[in-house]
Amino acid sequence: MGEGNDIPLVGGKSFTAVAINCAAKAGEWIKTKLGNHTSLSIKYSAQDLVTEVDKGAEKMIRNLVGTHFPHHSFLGEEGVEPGPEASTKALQSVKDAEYLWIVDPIDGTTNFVHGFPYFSVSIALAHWGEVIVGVVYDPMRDELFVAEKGKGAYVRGRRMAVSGEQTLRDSLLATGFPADPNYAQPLNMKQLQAIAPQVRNVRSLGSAALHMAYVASGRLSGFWEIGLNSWDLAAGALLVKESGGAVTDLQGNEYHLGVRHVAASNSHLHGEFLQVLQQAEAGS
Ligand code: 2AM
Ligand code: CA
Repeated sequence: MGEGNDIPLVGGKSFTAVAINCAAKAGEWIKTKLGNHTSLSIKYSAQDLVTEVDKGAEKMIRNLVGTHFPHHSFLGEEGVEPGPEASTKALQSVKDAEYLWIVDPIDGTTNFVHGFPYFSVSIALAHWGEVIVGVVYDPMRDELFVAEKGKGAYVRGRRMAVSGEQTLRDSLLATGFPADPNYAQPLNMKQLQAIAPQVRNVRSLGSAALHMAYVASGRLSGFWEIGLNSWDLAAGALLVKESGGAVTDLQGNEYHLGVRHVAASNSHLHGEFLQVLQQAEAGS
């Protein structure tokens, strides 16, 4: 992490230790609030939800990070105006910071609101725009996924590795169904229609960060989604890369913080995966 193998220490805590601590604390609190949230608001669209628990968890994480690293920059979903333009602008304004924390306090808010037990806390730290720490925490299963750049990725303290399927035919994929009815939704349907007959099956659990963690841990062979934000993907992208997988945009360009349309896989079937997605797009 950082230059050489030095673990940067501020106030006695490494970046990764702080990220883990934040995710665990926020996750435990979020879990106690499942079924108990009191305020539900609509953000950008009827599908874009926020509760007081999202806001409270983000505040908790922001305060904890700020205590240890007061000079670091912070980008959290709930601190940004809703919608893709505001997200892109917010990222643009901080992406070149020396240290930037990128946080989604609840990835899978719709699930949280409905009591469907798949959601996560996603925390990444980028150094000059490159993710160096990624933590995704699933409080319902008490599963903590952690990656450090160049040092591998771990779940429950065990090293993770992507799955071994070599072809789409043998793969289990996941996608996220987008909310945007004009562009993303119809394209996602075309892609699904093209992919579904070629794979073992497709899942959609409702948390992009958890889908990425599942690709990293070999539970899914691949995942794609259109129209995500930096906070949905930053931590998960490092998990997948450090587990030996591939993360690109749908054209095959390497993942960077600005990627909104993502394909992640065990890397073996990435070429075939992108080809089917691109063919679906060309035909739409
Ligand atoms: P969220 O729960 O943090 O909003 C599910 O398909 C994924 O898409 C989740 O990671 C979810 O993150 C994200 N998502 C949900 N609604 C969205 C919206 N309106 N725009 C962009 N991303 C959204
Ligand atoms: Ca969220």
